[in-house]
Amino acid sequence: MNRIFSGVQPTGNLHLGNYLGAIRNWVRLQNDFDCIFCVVDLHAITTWQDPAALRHSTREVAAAMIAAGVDPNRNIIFHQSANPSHAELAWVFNCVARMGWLNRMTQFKEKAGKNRENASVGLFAYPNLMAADILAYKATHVPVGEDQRQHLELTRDIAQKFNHDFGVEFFPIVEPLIQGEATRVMSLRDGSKKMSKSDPSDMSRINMTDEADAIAQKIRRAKTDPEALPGPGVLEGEAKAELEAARPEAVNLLRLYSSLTDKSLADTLAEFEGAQFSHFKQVLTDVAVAVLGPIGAEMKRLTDDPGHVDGVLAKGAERAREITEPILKEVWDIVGFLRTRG
Ligand code: AQP
Repeated sequence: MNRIFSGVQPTGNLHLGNYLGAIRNWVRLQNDFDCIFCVVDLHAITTWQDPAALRHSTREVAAAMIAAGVDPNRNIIFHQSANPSHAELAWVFNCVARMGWLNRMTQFKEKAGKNRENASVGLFAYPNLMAADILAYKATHVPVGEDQRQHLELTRDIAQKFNHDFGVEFFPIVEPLIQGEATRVMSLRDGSKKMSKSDPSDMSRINMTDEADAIAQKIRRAKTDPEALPGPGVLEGEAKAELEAARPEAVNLLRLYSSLTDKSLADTLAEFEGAQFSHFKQVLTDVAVAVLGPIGAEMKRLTDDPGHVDGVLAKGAERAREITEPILKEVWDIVGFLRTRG
């Protein structure tokens, strides 16, 4: 069976973008793939994390996966730092990847911003660790949002260079799985920015643990425009690109509704053609509350019982190590390290 690896950083405030762009897809993929889902705490510390908050978020991300319907018995759910193979293979990849490749990564430029000289080395080398996450399991597919596409290309380049340098056919060339209408959920305050855990404005995102009142308030206050909603005709020809450029916030809310209800954008536009935002926002609120309400409640129940979540993570880590240790041993042989550690 084909194998999937995917991860979420425990950097706080899991939001609707993480749910629709990642976690919900995982629930669907677990039927067709051998799945490994990881709380990527090593990635999280590439930017400063308060240690207590990191511990809390690690459990919360695991709880979100379970609450959303990822079955920890059928799949592996664990946290990255519990399997040393990730960091070990990442070091090998630090020596395979080229500076020029990493210099081209747009996410580093965005995250480091003007303060590039002061960014951590870990933030720069982040894509090498991501390649190790995937290839330590010889995963064949990675479900990624549009924003991670470039990093996945780098994973393919690293696998190819490793295979070529050592004259082996060892690492697979992984394929992206990009799904659904809401692969990129945008901020509720600015349709040009993606919804993000680290956005300082809580009004910019709907958190997975938000209660109904908070969801309603955030959608009510979401930026829109005074015009009525367009019909499905806007999806034809160049009109779609024009609409996205002129009314990005409106398009974002329409896409959110489509994704939450599993309808196509065309069907959503047909349903709301000519409607005012006040009406549409009310319907969107009802749908968002119906989807997120039960998940948020279950997340809270699970995080109130950290012993249970830690038990799931410990069991997952053991199964993760069982897969990666033999693969890492082969890597050591290929690279030329002595096998004296057993
Ligand atoms: N806005 C989004 N729309 C769709 N998918 C999204 N993802 C994140 N934001 C959106 C997807 O969620 C998964 C986990 O992401 P991550 O936690 O590894 O980090 P990120 O992509 O950097 O997410 P954030 O929320 O923006 O976190 P911070 O603020 O900490 O950087 C990925 O599959 C991602 O595509």
